[in-house]
Amino acid sequence: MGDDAERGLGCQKIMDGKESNRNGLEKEIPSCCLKAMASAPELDSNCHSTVVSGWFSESQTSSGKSGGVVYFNNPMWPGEAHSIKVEKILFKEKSLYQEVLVFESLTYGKVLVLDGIVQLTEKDECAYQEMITHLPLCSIPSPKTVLVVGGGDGGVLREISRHSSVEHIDICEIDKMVIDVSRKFFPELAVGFDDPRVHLHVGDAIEFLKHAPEGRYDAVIVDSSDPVGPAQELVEKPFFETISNALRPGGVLCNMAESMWLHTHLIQDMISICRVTFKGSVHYAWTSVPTYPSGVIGFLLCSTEGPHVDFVNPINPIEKLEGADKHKRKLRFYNSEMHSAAFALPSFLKNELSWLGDYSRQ
Ligand code: JA2
Repeated sequence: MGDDAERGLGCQKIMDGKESNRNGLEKEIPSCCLKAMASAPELDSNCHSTVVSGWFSESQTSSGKSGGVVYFNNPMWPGEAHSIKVEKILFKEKSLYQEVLVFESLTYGKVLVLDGIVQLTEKDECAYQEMITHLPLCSIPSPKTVLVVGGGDGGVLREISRHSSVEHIDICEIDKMVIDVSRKFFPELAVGFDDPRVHLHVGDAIEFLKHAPEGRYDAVIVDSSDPVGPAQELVEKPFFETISNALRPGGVLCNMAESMWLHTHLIQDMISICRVTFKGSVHYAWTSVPTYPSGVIGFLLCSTEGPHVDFVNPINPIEKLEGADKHKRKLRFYNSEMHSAAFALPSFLKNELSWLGDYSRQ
């Protein structure tokens, strides 16, 4: 996928009409652009309740009153739906927990969808996986033990493995089908599972954390689905308390924390719970992921009482870690400038969080 992803970015420039050579002539058009320009024909294999006329629309499908399927009714983002052109559906099956769908898209590569919600695309997964991993791991010196909650695609594991200081990685993913599907369709992410430091636990993270020794981890990364349905408990106080107990003093949590455009109440709730639970720093950061609702996603970074953690100015910068930039594949999104910039908040969000007092407690 490496070349494809890079071609994808170049492809966008050409399609936007911004890429031309010195003669003003367009460069040779990559095949992915030609496919896009030719407005691909409908395929028989485009048959799924979220795919209408060859377009997948992010939604949670459910049966309407008349028995038909209702689209665009996701309670997390009412009144909007982002659509992605489908080339071919590659996999659709119900696991014990959710419906798992993989399709080849016209412009984002392969896409993984769980219960109608986009979890990753080959083109933009780098932004999410690199930021959710290196924001916490570059904020502490020499991380050694890390727990990943969820993240069954393996992308966060791939990113953790850039840190040679890490000795032990536990991952607790509830749905084995997500892991199997990633191994089959997303080898560039599932490669994360091949690192011998990785210990896979298929099961409920809340149960797993209850049995984790106190102070076991330097960092916990919660790479969960949206908090509707089974992931609801992952934004509630008892879950944050068990994480806090499992972290060493001055250990860090990075939690997927939704969009500032759509979920300010949820972000406020998570920050206020975490300010009580984590006695060190609590910060909100965000980044751009075009295929997530509203095109951005946030992260909540928290540290436990102990050695001070300055999240904004990374103490363990990736540029100083030998081989990190090129381990398995080059970093595509994250660098220390992106790290610090991720904590700058627009004024509307600062205002909406201001009732929490100094939410960005240092
Ligand atoms: N992607 C995942 C995951 C857990 C398992 C497999 C893939 C994510 N968590 C992030 C989802 C963000 C959704 C934003 N609407």
